[in-house]
Amino acid sequence: MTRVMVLIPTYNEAENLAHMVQTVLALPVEGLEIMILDDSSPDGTGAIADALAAEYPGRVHAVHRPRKEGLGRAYQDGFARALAAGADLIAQMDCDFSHPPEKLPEMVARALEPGHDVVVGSRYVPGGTLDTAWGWHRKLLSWWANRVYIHLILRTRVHDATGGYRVFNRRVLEAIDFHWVRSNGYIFQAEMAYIIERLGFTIYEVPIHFAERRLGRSKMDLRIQLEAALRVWQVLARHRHLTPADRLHPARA
Ligand SMILES: Nc1nc2c(ncn2[C@@H]2O[C@H](COP(=O)(O)OP(=O)(O)O)[C@@H](O)[C@H]2O)c(=O)[nH]1
Ligand SMILES: [Mg+2]
Repeated sequence: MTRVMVLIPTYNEAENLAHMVQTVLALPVEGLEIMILDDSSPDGTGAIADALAAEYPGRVHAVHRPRKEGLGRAYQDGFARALAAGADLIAQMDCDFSHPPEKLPEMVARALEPGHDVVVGSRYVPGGTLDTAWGWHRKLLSWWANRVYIHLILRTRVHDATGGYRVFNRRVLEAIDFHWVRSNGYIFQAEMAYIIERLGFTIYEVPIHFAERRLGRSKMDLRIQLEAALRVWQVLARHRHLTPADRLHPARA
């Protein structure tokens, strides 16, 4: 049986976590487990994670990280743990319902098809949509960042390079040295996508509707956006020389 580990990073998601976990567990995906990666949220999310792990032994795992280090570090930790636990597919999704859980079965099925190394839940392929609550300026900024700016600098084929809803075959994560990945937050997703494409892996995109979070707070602001824009150039400089010959081999790793 295929084992699917769904990584859910959390920081102050006490209002969302239990509903999220129950929704994902109810999906028709065989061999699904959840790993919550909580960065010692001050709102008590960690205790909720422990209660869920106790309620669903073997299906829900709670990882407590000592301090808030950002999404990228939490995912790197989760990737290593999921590989060590023997997962065949590793999924990542936000805890705020922006990534529609009901799309996960289709993404998992696509990831198991030959020739699909990674599957991305995409806002920028036909059928993909953004929350109508986003103002036109936010939509334009996101579209421009993904479809123009990052696309032109990194020359990525993926249409949604900053999207955080993904399913990886384990061979992809085994081929990446996590020390290569230096960025955090929004650019972490773009850096991963760029490395994946440089190493010659394929990304298949499934359209999603991206909904704005209803409960809790987003951490996006102008400073984060400007910093992210500059960091795209660092990503280019760091990885432009990578080729498929640079893939790590599991035996060596
Ligand atoms: N472990 C961990 N999770 C985080 C951190 N920052 C954000 N998250 C989680 O990452 C996901 C996306 O964060 P969110 O605030 O919704 O970002 P936005 O939608 O881009 O504004 C959510 O599940 C957050 O709880 C962090 O520093 N550590
Ligand atoms: Mg969000």
